[in-house]
Amino acid sequence: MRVAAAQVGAVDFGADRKKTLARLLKLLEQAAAEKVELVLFPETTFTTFFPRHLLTPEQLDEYFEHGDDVTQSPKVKPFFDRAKELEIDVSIGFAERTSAGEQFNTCVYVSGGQIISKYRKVHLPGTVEPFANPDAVNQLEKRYFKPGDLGFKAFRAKGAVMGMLICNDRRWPEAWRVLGLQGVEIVLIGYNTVSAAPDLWGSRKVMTDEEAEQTALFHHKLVMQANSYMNSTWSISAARCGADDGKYGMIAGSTIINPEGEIVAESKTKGDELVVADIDLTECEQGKTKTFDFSRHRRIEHYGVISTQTGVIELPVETVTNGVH
Ligand code: CDT
Repeated sequence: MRVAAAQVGAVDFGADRKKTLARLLKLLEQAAAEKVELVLFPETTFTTFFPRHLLTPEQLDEYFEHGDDVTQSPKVKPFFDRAKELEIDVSIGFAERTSAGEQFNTCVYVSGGQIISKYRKVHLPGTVEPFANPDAVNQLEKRYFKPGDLGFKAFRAKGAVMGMLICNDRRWPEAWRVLGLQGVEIVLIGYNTVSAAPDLWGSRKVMTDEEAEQTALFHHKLVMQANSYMNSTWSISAARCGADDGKYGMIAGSTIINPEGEIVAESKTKGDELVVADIDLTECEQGKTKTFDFSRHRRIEHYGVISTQTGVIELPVETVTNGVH
C-alpha cells in the first residue's frame, strides 16, 4: 500500500480558512498524482493551533467543526469531497463540537466519503488556566477539550487493521498497547508539538531554542520508533509545524516507521510536504509471531496497577529494596 503523511507548515492566527484549505487540497492532489492510497493529516489541521491562545467563547466558535458528521461541516466539506473524488482515504484531525455542546480534540478516518472511524484524544496536555509567566507558550487543551470518551478502537480499512492516536497520546505506551492487543498494523498520529516551551515541558538545563527543538524532535522519534517496534506495527505521523505567526515554533519530523522501529521516510522541510512510502503489512508478522507474540509472552497477572492506579504511589522509605520485602 502506498501511504503518505501530509505535513502542514505554519498556519497563522486568523489565517484565511479558504487559503489553508487550498493548501490541504494541493497536498491531496499531489498524493493523487503519486498514486497514494491513504494520507494522514495533522492534529487540528484546518486552523492555527488555537489552544496556545486564551480565547473568548465567540472567538472559539471559529475553530470548532460540527462533529456529528464533520465531512458535511461547511468550511471543510470541500476537503472530504475532493478526497472522495480522488479515491484517497484520509485521516485528519479537527476540533469537534457535538450537538450537545461537548468539545473534543478529534480525528476521523474517511474512506469513500464515509467516516469509518472516529477517535477523540485521551491524553490532553497542558493546563486549564494560562501560565503566570506572560511570555510562556500556553497549551490550554485541558480548558477547551474534554478527555476523549471513545477509547482506543482499532478498525479495518484498506485490508489493514488501523488505529488512530493524537499527538500527546503517542507518549503513552498504554494507548499503543491497547491498539497492539487488537492486532494493529498501521497507527496514524497527527501532532502539533511546540519546539521550545520551558513552562510546558520543564527543562533540566538551560537550552537555546534550537537545542530545545532538537530535544523535542528526539523525543518524538523515540516514542514513535519504540512503540512501533514494541507493537510490531507500521506507524505514520504528520506534523503541523513551522512558526505560526512567525514566532510559535513547532517541530516537523513527520515519519513513516516500519514494525522494526526503523524510519523509512521522513520530512525534509518545516513546511507543507508530502512524505510518501510503500508499506508491506506482512512485515508486521515477524514481531507479532516472535518477540512480541503477546499471547505467548505477556504476563498479565503482573500488570494490574496499569489499569487500577493513575499516579505514582511511592514505596515507604523503610522498604527493604534488595529484592525481597
Ligand atoms: N498537541 C499536543 O498534544 N502537544 C503535546 C505537548 C506536550 S506538553 C508536555 C505533545 O505531546 O507534543
